[in-house]
Amino acid sequence: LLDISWYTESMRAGHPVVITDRHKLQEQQTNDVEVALFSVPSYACQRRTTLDNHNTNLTDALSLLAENAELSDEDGRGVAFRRAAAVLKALPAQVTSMSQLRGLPCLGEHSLRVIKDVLENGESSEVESTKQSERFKALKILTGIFGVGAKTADRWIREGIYNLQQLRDSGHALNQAQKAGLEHYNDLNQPVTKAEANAIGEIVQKAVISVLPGSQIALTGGFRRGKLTGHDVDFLITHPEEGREVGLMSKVVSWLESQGFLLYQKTTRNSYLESKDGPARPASNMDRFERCFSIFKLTKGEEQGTTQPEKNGVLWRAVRVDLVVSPISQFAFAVLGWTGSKLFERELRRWAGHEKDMSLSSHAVFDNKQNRYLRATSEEEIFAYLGLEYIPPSERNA
Ligand code: DCT
Ligand code: MG
Repeated sequence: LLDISWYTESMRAGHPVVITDRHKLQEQQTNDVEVALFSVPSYACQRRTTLDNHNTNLTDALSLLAENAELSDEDGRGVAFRRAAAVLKALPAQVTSMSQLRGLPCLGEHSLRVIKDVLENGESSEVESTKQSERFKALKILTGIFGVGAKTADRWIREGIYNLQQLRDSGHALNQAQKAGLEHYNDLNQPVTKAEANAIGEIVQKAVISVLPGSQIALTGGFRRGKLTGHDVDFLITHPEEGREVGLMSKVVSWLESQGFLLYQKTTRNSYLESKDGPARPASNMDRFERCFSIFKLTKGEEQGTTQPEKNGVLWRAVRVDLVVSPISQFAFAVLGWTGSKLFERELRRWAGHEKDMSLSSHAVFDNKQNRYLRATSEEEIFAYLGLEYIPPSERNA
């Protein structure tokens, strides 16, 4: 993990060296200029990444380029930028010079060029020109509509549609999700707070208990990792008796609808029961759980425990909420898979496949060497199967 040649060179030159072993920082104090050499393992799931990011200037730049790549159907480049950003998020201190990056994994030529630009000029010219490009701005605006992905946005841009007004004027037929997305555009592009997530959690809790006593819910996604805001609220629902969760989603959705909590919902039925190829091998990274993509109508003031509307008279806001139902036998895998971050999940699956010859999904882990599924009732057990140190949710913010 250590670039020894650089270390000895620095020592010879009389520079103090700060070395991080996996998680601890060893310091050698001298009066000379301080140069730090960081060392981190290469998979994000081997690292502890808190929300305390010392390199936001660099990670914001790389994340924007990642986003631009993802919106431009360049997933490989997107992942490369995400991996580079994640390495910098895990560093215990701010990077101030390129020499501190020696020996770090996942920093490709392109990412290093961007980092150098930011360190030397305070900003990256590529990031700035991307931000100002009409195409990127249009992609952001159009994919900001719930139900609109990169492909649809790209098609519209090629037709000359760059903003919401042009979309409305175009006369394009929108599907139900997109109609709802356009209608609630401003609300859905405003971050959801932890207080709002908690208020929605109470409503969902009431719904599941009402339709099936004993059911349990778990808050997953970014809020479980300790984030203070998110783009949506993610919940997992289960019941301690295997099989009792069958049919639960439609009852929960009906209850929520009858109470007027849903502005939009679309439920996709689960496919794990009918699959013949086994639960750890879904057709894609998408899992097979029964899932409800919804837009909640949250009364303002509800998150503060009162029903007082805000001063401007707005009585409610729209919030994206995802509900997922899992049988209890798969619950630990579902919680792990739905807690994120997206990169942490991706890296867990890559680690399992490349380093352990196992297939990990949100349903199970399959050991290819033993040719069998491994059962787990906790996230800790799953990390142990994978030969990884347990990383709690608050340190999965890669
Ligand atoms: N997830 C994943 N791979 C994806 C999409 C999602 O592994 N392609 C998992 C990880 C996070 C979880 O699902 C919820 O997804 P999001 O809500 O998109 O992520 P988030 O971390 O909760 O982000 P935000 O705070 O913005 O909602
Ligand atoms: Mg989320």
